[in-house]
Amino acid sequence: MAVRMDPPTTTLSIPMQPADMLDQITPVSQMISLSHLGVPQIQRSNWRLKIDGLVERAAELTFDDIAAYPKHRIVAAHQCAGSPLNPQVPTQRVCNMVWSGARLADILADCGPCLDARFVWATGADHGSFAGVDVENFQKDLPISRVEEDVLLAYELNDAPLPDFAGFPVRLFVPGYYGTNSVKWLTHLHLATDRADGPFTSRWYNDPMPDGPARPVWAIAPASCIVTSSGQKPSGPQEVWGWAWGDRGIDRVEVSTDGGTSWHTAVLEPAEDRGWQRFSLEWSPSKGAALLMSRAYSRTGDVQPASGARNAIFSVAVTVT
Ligand SMILES: Nc1nc2c(c(=O)[nH]1)N[C@H]1C(S)=C(S)[C@@H](COP(=O)(O)O)O[C@H]1N2
Ligand SMILES: [Mo]
Repeated sequence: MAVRMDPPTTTLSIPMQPADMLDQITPVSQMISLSHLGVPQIQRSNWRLKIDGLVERAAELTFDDIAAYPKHRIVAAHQCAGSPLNPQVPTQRVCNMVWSGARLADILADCGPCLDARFVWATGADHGSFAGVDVENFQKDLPISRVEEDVLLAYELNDAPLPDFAGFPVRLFVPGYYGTNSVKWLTHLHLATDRADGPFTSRWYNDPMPDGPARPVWAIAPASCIVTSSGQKPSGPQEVWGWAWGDRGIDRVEVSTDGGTSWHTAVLEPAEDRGWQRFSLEWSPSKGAALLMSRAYSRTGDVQPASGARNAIFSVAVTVT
């Protein structure tokens, strides 16, 4: 049964620029949101989740079935990978929220996944067209090896029921992966040996690699942004601060106050769960213009590049008076 779409077109909301990202936990009213095909209108009582493919026991679960599993609560950054039509453009579409729901691992365990299942395909109720391509339903996939970590079937955001636009009544949430993988209005999980072949897993959201096959847009590359904004403070000692995030956390952040000529190691606070991490640097500026930059390193040593990637370095021009 096709679900009614209202609105039936792409919706995008980016209420905050980095200078507005003052809160550790982003209020729901300030979160980023992207729905490629519009927003399907779903009633909790009618909603069902089908689980099939390479499982010993296929299932069809109601909302109450999901809610009966132990509830897990995770603080995690939530970042949009940017437009799939311009995948290398950095966007700073990011927020940090509290996600609660059932662990996908607990639910799959009850379905008896087969050993040859390598991917979980996740399908939403939304349908329509995007960039001139007809889409039966929004569909993504993820490696089944990831499920055990902390993938959720989330039904609460910041400790309240999911808002309509964010996937009511149940969405997938993959902590550490770009937002696009966290399928909203989830209705179907399918276990398979291969990746899903819909437009959002094959045509879009794959980064070409210089040598070898394209890489799916899954794990969040190390990223950071400076919250300190322009021209607010007179000269004198002050703090340059911001947020850093990436899959499996950030190891180190460096800050430059001279447009990238010299870099200083910032103080980096530990993450709560998979949330973004605050960094700060004491700075004694002289009067005049300065260009502030930050760059985050992953635990495996990857660092934000200067340009040409969605996690390229973000900079803020300030004038100290
Ligand atoms: N069903 C469905 N899920 C979806 C999308 C979508 O268009 N349809 N957009 C994805 C993208 S690109 C992002 S960034 C996040 C946004 O989630 P939010 O609107 O809750 O912030 O949802 C993801 N899940
Ligand atoms: Mo996105």
